[in-house]
Amino acid sequence: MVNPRWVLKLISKAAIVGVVFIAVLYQFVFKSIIFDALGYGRKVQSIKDFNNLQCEKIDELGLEGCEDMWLHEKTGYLYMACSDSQSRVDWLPAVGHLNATGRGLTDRIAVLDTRGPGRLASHIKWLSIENFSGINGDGTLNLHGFDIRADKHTDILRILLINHRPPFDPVTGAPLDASKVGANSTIEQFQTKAGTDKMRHVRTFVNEHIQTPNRVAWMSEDTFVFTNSHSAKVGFRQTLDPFIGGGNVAYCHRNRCKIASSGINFKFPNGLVRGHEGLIYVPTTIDGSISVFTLTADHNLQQVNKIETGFPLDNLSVDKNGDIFAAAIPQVYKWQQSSKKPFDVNPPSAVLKIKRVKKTGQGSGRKSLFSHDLDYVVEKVMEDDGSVLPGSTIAVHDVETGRYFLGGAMSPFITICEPKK
Ligand SMILES: *[C@@H]1O[C@H](CO)[C@@H](O)[C@H](O)[C@H]1NC(C)=O
Ligand SMILES: *[C@@H]1O[C@H](CO)[C@@H](O)[C@H](O)[C@H]1NC(C)=O
Ligand SMILES: *[C@@H]1O[C@H](CO)[C@@H](O)[C@H](O)[C@H]1NC(C)=O
Ligand SMILES: CC(=O)N[C@H]1CO[C@H](CO)[C@@H](O)[C@@H]1O
Repeated sequence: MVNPRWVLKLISKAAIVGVVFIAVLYQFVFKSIIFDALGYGRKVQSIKDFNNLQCEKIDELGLEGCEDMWLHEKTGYLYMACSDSQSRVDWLPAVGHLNATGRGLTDRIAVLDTRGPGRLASHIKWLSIENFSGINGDGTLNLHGFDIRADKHTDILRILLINHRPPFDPVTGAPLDASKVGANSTIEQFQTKAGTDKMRHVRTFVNEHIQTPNRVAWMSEDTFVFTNSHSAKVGFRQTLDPFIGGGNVAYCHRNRCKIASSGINFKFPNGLVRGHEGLIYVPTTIDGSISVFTLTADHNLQQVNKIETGFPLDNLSVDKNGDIFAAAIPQVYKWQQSSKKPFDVNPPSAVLKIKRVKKTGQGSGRKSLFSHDLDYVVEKVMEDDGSVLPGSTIAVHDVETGRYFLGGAMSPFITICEPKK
């Protein structure tokens, strides 16, 4: 996220250098950050304008701070990484909340049987954890993005999740100041079966390239990619990320990881996904675009397309048809207010649908920069000023029922929208 205070700090620093420099900076850097990225002055539609949809807030199940979601197409089980909204104010390393004392001790994966009969509340399960020691044996996780790979032939689900552990001195075991050294983020592999209420820990991935992990995506049974949202865990260079870029995409084969995006300049790469065709879609929060990549034989990203959406973007999801859904933040500055006061401010949200279409004949329209036979159409499927939708960081679509499930990293509730009958 761009912190408005940094903008002001940088403007005041720039003032020393001179007025001309500021004018140039304003034109090329701050203007786009203030209007496009932070969303000051952007007009937000109301959910009432989307009268094909009926949305309901679900705030009774303890589904708080559900930052990320994944739908098991076969069964309709919706997996969610939840926390409690208040703890995210102290501990959400991705946005610089680094007070480890206040970190959530109850982060869990919730499973909602979305196709079961009757009231949803009766269909919620919380996965208990087996064989995971957590921090000094407390069994805790600090959740963020995750991905699940469904086994083709069985109900086995392989979970990869980002775990923002608090840092400890490896020698003395004493807690370290996270605001100085950052979180000790790891990627954890768990295994579960659709319909059960347990998940078993398989392994922890610790690697020098796992720095500021945001979301992870399985590529195959034993390989995955993930985004590092920033250039470093903490520090001055990191505060410059929104302006000059920072962050990367890394590739891991089991415990061996490498940066897969050398030479590519990202600005807050975020909730990436693997599309059904195997391409990797990386949204960036600051400039509102989704970059599309293939993974080369030597595991480097090669860009094949870029989708401009005009909205600051969060996390992506893919539905059964292969359509991609993006949670967008029309007014980031309000999202930032909510990240300090999740129960008082509920920021606007939008959901964009990105449909893949075959490229129409050559020569029609402008020449594409990238050689690939896919093109994309972006459509806004809903937008809300914050009255019904959570400040969504994830939107998941169920093709079978037409429903949308929305969750937010800071939000004290989730929302379910369904087509009006
Ligand atoms: C850190 O979190 C603890 C527990 O929520 C709180 O008491 C303390 O005031 C917080 N410290 C800062 C610097 O915000
Ligand atoms: C859990 O760990 C224990 C001891 O470390 C081991 O004996 C047991 O087989 C493990 N259980 C599973 C389900 O992996
Ligand atoms: C980070 O976590 C790993 C896995 O538990 C541990 O081995 C390592 O010592 C931790 N490092 C810090 C700085 O906390
Ligand atoms: C799971 C995931 O990638 N979460 C990101 C979604 O968007 C929020 C808001 O930008 C980020 O903070 C998360 O890192």
